[in-house]
Amino acid sequence: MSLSELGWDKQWQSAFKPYRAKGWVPARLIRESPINYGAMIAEDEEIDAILCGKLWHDAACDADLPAVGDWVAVDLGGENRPHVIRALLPRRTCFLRKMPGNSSQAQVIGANIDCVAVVTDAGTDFNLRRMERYFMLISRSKAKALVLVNKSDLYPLEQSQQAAAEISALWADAKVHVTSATRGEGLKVLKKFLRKGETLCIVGSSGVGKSTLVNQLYGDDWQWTGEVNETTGRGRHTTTSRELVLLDQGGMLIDNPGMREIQMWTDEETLRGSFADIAALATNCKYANCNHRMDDGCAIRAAVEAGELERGRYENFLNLENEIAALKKRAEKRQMAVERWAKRNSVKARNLADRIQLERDERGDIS
Ligand SMILES: Nc1nc2c(ncn2[C@@H]2O[C@H](COP(=O)(O)OP(=O)(O)OP(=O)(O)O)[C@@H](O)[C@H]2O)c(=O)[nH]1
Ligand SMILES: [Mg+2]
Ligand SMILES: [Zn+2]
Repeated sequence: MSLSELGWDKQWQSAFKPYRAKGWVPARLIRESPINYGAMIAEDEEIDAILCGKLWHDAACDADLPAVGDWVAVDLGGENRPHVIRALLPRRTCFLRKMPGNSSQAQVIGANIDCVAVVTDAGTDFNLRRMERYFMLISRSKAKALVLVNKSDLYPLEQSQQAAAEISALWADAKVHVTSATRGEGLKVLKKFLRKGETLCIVGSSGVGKSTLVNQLYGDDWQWTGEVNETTGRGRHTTTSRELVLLDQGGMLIDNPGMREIQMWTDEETLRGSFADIAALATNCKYANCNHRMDDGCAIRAAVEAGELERGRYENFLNLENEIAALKKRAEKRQMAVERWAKRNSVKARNLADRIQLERDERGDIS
């Protein structure tokens, strides 16, 4: 693989010049987590990278921070030194949406994307008012617009076609197509939006078939969809974080979580709720502050060793707990950065700090 397959071209190359001189390398971000980023560099290599403090401090809001799809300059680390993101290249396009709730903060859904595909259906998800809002966001992003009226196998063809016609009537710039992701029907149109180096960002409500579409285009199952998820036992798998995938036939896709899921994994209460058996065992641990890992007299570990609690479930619980702790740390770090920044620019910063607190309250997590 070469960088050009990731969308790298002459224009990016010239924007990158000053960073090349510093010995940094270009990378495209394919994943975000609370603590770091996944990035692709040349030669098909995937790395984990952290953000340098300066980018943290200089960002006035979340949307200024690197996001999936961004091109960045990475200072490659070594044995005991992490790879560090030193600079963010100016975005050509950026699909933003407002954070849920009353917050006025923007959230990056995909950077440097060529096209946004909104997935919907002709039944329960069909909503022209919501589609208008999507169109507003897409037109601001500078990316092209595509709408897929999916699950056509579930409805009479005329119903899907009628829905497509009504959506088309809203905005002439949008290309609208009828598809069935499970049957692989109508997906050929996507080829036009997935030429080498091009990125398609897939959005839409939860359950409309975004991941199923990605899986169809990816070939084999890249991500769980639909069926029961064995680890969490939840009824259906939902995409929990944004991710950019490269297709063998060229082009890239960004799969997104549906609206409902964005909040789920940040919430400690939900974790305890869905692992009620483990939470109950924890009350029998010897120490109240037991970390359920190496501590003496841990009732949870004892249950695993006695074969009463499935190891996979236990490990998943610990992983999720880690994620939440990392997120909390990140929020604290951000708070610190904001406070430092506040000394320089008190009014703006106060607004920002308020907004961050508001978002936290909305998510019901942390602090
Ligand atoms: N009948 C039918 N079912 C579909 C189609 N596309 C997806 N589904 C089903 O709809 C359910 C949800 O699909 P997903 O692909 O996980 O939906 P998603 O949009 O990724 O959902 P989130 O990740 O929660 O945002 C699964 O059971 C799929 O099998 C389709 O074209 N026809
Ligand atoms: Mg999904
Ligand atoms: Zn314990």
